[in-house]
Amino acid sequence: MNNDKELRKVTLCLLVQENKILLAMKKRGFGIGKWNGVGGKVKEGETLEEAMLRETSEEISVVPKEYAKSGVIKFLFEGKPEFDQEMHVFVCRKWDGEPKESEEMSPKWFAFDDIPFDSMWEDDRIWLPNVISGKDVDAVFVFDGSQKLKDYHLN
Ligand code: 6U4
Repeated sequence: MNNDKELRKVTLCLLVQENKILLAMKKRGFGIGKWNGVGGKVKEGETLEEAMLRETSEEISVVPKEYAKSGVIKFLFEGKPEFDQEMHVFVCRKWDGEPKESEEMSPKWFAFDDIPFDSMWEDDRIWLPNVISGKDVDAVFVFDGSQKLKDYHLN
């Protein structure tokens, strides 16, 4: 598992309230048709936090107010190095605004015991339960050419 190369940075923001998590259906581009947290690529000159705030506001019209970094996950795609990315995960417990649909994402609340893992990236069922229970994640996931999970390592 080549774990050393400099990867494109992306963010993921998970809104959590009581026993519910906000996921959003990706309507276009990478990960289309999957429920996911909210996020995207970090732009040049932006900090991780600035990117997370911008993406959350662009994609679901919410401004995070109280949030914490919950770790980092590397995704490697065999035969598709242009997809490789390093995802910085934030959990947000207070925000301004009501989650609203955009051209990119359609948000929905899910109870912790009703998370739609079958319609999510395969890695999510491995790390997401830990993160919503307050633990940090530090992991590497390797996908094959058809975006099936092939290997992983939790640090
Ligand atoms: P564009 O379409 O260029 O505006 P942008 O919103 O900047 O896109 P995009 O859609 O490429 O970025 O971001 C990918 C999002 O998907 C990031 O939030 C990270 C997330 N992601 C990628 N692989 C994932 C995986 N295996 N599991 C997961 N989230 C993943 O839970």
